[in-house]
Amino acid sequence: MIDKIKELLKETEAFSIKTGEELEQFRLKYLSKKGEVSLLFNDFKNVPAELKKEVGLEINKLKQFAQEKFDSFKEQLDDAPTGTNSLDLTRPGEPLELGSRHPISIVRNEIIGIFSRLGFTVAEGPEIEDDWHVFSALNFPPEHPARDMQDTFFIDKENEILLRTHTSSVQVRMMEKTQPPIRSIFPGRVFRNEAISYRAHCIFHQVEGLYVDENVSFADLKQTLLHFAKEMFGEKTQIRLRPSYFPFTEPSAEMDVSCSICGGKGCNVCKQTGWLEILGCGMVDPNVLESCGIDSEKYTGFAFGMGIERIAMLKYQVKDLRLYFENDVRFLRQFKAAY
Ligand code: 2NL
Repeated sequence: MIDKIKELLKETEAFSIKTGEELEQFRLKYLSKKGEVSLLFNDFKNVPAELKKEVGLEINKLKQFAQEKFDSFKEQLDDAPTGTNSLDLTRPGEPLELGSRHPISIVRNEIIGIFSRLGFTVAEGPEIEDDWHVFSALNFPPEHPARDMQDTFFIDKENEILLRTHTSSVQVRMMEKTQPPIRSIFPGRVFRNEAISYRAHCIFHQVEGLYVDENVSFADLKQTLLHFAKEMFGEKTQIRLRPSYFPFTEPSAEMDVSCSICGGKGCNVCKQTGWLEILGCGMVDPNVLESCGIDSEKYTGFAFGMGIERIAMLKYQVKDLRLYFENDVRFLRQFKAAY
């Protein structure tokens, strides 16, 4: 009986299956109720007790092999297209899904557009920086808390190599290598060692601006930023400047725009105040100009900085900043770029 089983195993191995009919023949011959495997099981009662174990194993081996062969050919035949000419050349192509601009890119491009039309150029610089370009040249005193490990990601603490915490470092590089007039904006990624929440992230995007020339005044700063606010949030937008402090500007201010949602009447976006804070600004501190090799007796300048995430949150009423980094297409495909 063992010989018979071995022979059947060889037979099933050699059995060629190319069509559904052959597959059915295979099933009838080996796997059906009256097939070879069933017959073997029927004969099993006649096997002497001492051989039952060995014969049983062999029958099961055959059964399993035949079943697996059947299953795999069935799957192949089910998947295969019918007919001899299996390519349907009239079938329409799969449409390619069109991507969309990320909201951070949309807002950044809008800001760049507004300042480009005023004659500002765009400059970029390295994300990995040194202490001089991020802190010292910008008038941060040696013990300033922003230098602390808690705020700054250090790459090499000993050599003071770090990830920039603002794009001002690019402005320092520009002032070091060019004399005024300078009129540029500086978009880029910045890094801060903060716990991630709905309103803070360790990576975010900034646009800073710098204008250095003879006779640049606070009035120039105010009118430039008023123009920006109207372009960005609508012609009716008003601004207000509140006194503030930054190490690199003196005087310094924070700028609010009238809430474009309620028109200044008070709503939950502006927390009933009618105003939204959108940027920080000020007159470049003479120490900063001197650090960068610019004569502070001859030249003055204004500078400002804004977080793109924050402006995009106000513009699109996004309540959780983390959405910008998750790249969920259900979120991303809601934004339409004007250009
Ligand atoms: C903010 C405030 C600001 C600047 C950035 C700057 C750069 C140089 C010199 C002077 Cl090189 N100032 N940048 C000035 C005032 C404010 O950013 O809240 N940013 C998100």
